[in-house]
Amino acid sequence: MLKFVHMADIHLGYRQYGSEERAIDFAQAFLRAVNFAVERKVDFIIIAGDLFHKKSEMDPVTLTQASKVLEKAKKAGIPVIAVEGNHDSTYFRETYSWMDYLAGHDLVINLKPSFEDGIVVEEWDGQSGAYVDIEGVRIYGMKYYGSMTEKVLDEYAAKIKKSEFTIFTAHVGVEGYMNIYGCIPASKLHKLKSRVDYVALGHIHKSFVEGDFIFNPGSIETCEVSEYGLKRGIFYVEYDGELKYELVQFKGRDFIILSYNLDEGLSGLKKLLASNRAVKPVVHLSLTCSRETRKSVGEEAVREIVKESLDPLVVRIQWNVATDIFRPVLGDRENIEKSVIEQLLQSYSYGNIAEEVLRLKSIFSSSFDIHSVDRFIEHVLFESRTNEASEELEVEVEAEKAEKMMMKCSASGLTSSACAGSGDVFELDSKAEERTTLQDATAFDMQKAGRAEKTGKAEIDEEGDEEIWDWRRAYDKRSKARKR
Ligand SMILES: [Mn+2]
Repeated sequence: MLKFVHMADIHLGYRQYGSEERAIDFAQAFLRAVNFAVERKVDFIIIAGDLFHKKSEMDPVTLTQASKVLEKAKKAGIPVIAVEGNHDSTYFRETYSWMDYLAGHDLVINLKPSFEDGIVVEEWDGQSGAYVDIEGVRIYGMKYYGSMTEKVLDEYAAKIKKSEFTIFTAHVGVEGYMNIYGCIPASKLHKLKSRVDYVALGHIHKSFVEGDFIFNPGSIETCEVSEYGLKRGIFYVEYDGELKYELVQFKGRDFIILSYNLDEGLSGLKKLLASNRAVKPVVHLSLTCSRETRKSVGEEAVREIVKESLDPLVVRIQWNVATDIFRPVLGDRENIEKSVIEQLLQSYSYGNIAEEVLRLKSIFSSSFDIHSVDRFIEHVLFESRTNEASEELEVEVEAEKAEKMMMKCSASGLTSSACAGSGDVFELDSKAEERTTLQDATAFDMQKAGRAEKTGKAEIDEEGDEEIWDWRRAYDKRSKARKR
């Protein structure tokens, strides 16, 4: 019987909200997913893109997280088949990607077609190729091609041949599930039905299945607050003449998302917060109030209350301050502006950051003139790199910059030496780890004890048994390096 696991959108290295802990959460989720595959003794694992969060930039901690987890699969004799997502790849520009780097270290099989007077779909030769045969199963892979997706897919489809069991994996969205860039009509994929048994997708951060044929598992940790609560996980698939599948969902970081009318007083807010229970959650609090209330209640006071009630990892507060008689007019203006900003930001695949921009505007426009607010926001979005509110966008902008730099480097032959350099860092890392094992074990035990004492729940004990020391160590190290 054929068994495999299909996952996507891992986003390793995402320091969400500027939090190192969140980056650890993403690695932890990846470890959990691969451990599951190892326990089930699957024949192979598919990663349908966005293993990493940043395109070209890489740091040693993130690379270690990827390598360590992939090594677990390798040790268990489970091949990992991957394609590059929009966060991993450099579109059409064929530079050496971090997925290629992992393939070069025998940790993944990175499938993508090549192009010479049209598309070339060749077998994986240990270094490159578009398909691979594993125990009678043929797996074709296609990386993210953005606006070129439909064109590339049409050409690719013509080269696909039916095997005993055939999988087509790609980092592409299907229209109608989420309003993001890089989606195509489902009909384009349904056309593959006569030659393909399983379409393994990634890109859209929520799970869906179309006709027991097209499968998308969604992200394995919460990349954006809007994803929290969506059905997401990894697919565990069995085939024995008949296809059986299951979406396996893991509990990731808790998010608490609340709205409150602050005109009703701080004690009511306290009550509302106390009615929620979670372990070190990310808290998103949306507060509505009059201008008078906003003036009399400082954000610090609200933060204090949240901290006391929930012991949160991150607190994000959104203020919706009533603007009295101008409201209907501003409401229209807001909607128009929002759609303009959304369209603008869509090209970064972060359309919904428009909410954040408008929130900023509403906060500042109460005390500054509207044009200076516009200029400020423009500056924050497209020039400044330090503002927390533009963090998600910043990642994209930085990635674009880094990509351009990579292009320059590869043109002057610098890329390979830069990559070799990173490899050395990793080597050093693994040696350092051997030396600090004892220390780490102690730190881990202490941490475990601390957690158990705090909550005393079976649910938490389960989490305590996971090997998280690896990421803690990496985290501690990075903190030191950053202080300098
Ligand atoms: Mn993604």
